[in-house]
Amino acid sequence: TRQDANLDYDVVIIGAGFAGMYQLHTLRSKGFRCHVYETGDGVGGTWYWNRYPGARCDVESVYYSYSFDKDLEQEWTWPERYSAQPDILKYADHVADRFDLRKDITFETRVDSLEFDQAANIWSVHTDKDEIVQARYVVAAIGCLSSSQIPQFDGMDDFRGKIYHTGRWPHEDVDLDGKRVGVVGTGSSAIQTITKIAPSVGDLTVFQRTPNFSIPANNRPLTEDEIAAVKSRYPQIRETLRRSRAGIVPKATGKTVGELTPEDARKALQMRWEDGGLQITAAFEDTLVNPAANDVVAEFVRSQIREIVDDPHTAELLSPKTYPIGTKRCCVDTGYFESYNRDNVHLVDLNAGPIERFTAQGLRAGGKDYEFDVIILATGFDAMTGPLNNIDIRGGAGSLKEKWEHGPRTYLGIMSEGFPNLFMITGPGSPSVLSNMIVSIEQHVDWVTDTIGHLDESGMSRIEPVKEAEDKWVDRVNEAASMTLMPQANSWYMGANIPGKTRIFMPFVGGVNVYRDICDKVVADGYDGFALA
Ligand code: NA7
Repeated sequence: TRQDANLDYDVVIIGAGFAGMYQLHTLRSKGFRCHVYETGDGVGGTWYWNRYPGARCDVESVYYSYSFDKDLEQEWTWPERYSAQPDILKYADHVADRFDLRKDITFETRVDSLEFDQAANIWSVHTDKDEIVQARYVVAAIGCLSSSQIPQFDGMDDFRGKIYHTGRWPHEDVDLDGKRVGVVGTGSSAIQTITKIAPSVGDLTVFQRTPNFSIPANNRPLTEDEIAAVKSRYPQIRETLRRSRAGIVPKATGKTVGELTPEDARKALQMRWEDGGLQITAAFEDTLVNPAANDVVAEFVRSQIREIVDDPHTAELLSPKTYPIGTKRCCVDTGYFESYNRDNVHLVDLNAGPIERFTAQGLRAGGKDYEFDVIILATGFDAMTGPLNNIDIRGGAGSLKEKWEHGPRTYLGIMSEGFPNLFMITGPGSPSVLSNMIVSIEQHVDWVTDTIGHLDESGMSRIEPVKEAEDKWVDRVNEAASMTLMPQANSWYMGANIPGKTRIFMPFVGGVNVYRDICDKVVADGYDGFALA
């Protein structure tokens, strides 16, 4: 490894979530001098911040875990099929200890801006502690869902109770027992929160703008036999994940809806509904491309909602009808729809009248006043581009935020032209959020580590995408999306949840397997589409 003694570091990594931790580990193992800056006071990223009640991963834990170290894989035992946030955070802490990562992480420090010296090929990294360090490379491992979206309702300051955003949940215990609680939103975070707190709060009012499809998790403790079976086959399982579309072991029929009788199609869905989790949209090959096939799946889920929810009017309100299933991220729950059969849980349809303002006692929606002790904003994130745009990134000619004003432009979701030596882990244009994040993270991190290693070995010090290659990739990401139903929903994939954000489908829908092959081929072809110097 070439080291420039005048510089503080070879590589600065931003973020100590699952991406940043693994990036630090791999680069350090190869002898690079690295340092991580992390806003929180601990590792874990998403699992550090999202401490709201009921927070849980909806990818199975034996898949949602690192594969890079065989001993780690064998010694760690997941308690549940879908582990809860505290267990995932424990795992992140364990990894940080086991690989002695903390010594190279500065906590409670946010990177405010990055500035590239085009002549020297050096990034200056400015932190909110007024520190400036210089490095040859920067890796933004800042997550796709880390910039909370807090809608600005009139009168928010007037409210005398407490307001919490799920993605910025306080670290101290929040006592909601017996309280009057309002929840704004019905996405994944809301669905988990509502289900968890409904039995213990006094009164719970849910403000819904768009209902979501949610599938039971069928969560349960893993048995010793199950754990042993997974551990004995981990190498094969990991290879299956890497070669799969979404980084999970697929349970697909391999058929289109039309190839099955209606009865067999229904059975296939029933089986996946009972087995639990996100598999239901992968049951048929054409769910996400053929509206008629999609409606078979959507109508199946709606029929389940009608069966679970006692009050027919509430069941109708909870049944998504305005977008195809799977085009907004499906949710995974443990008794969500059942919550509405409780006397203390109320659903307010914001389509009948939006939230007008917050008041001293609560909020006013559709001309009606509601009183609360606590209002929970489960209103989501400025996804994918938000975290990058929160940093003032200057490549020399201009800022990344300016360049991305009309939507993100990247090559492979890894780099952006005009910003040499700046890598993004699971950036816009990569499959990331459409996959098991850890599978995508490991692939991206390995690619970045190999690339920096290659540059050093070749005596080079700079890499940047070629504009034509980037333009072609942006087109390819758009074309791939346009061949599916995905752009039809007002989803955070489309940037549609943020007022004023450009509407463009951000992740690459082609699949992690296809994407991995593309990245490998780019390297095999001598970093095709990149300019190296
Ligand atoms: P989501 O999925 O973006 O959900 C946010 C929810 O908040 C959604 O129901 C929104 O309704 C609602 N929302 C947002 N702004 C408002 C306003 N101003 N008024 C009323 N309702 C509002 O975020 P989550 O945190 O639940 O999940 C994010 C991802 O994390 C999830 O997809 C998984 O991948 C894990 P809308 O649908 O926009 O009408």
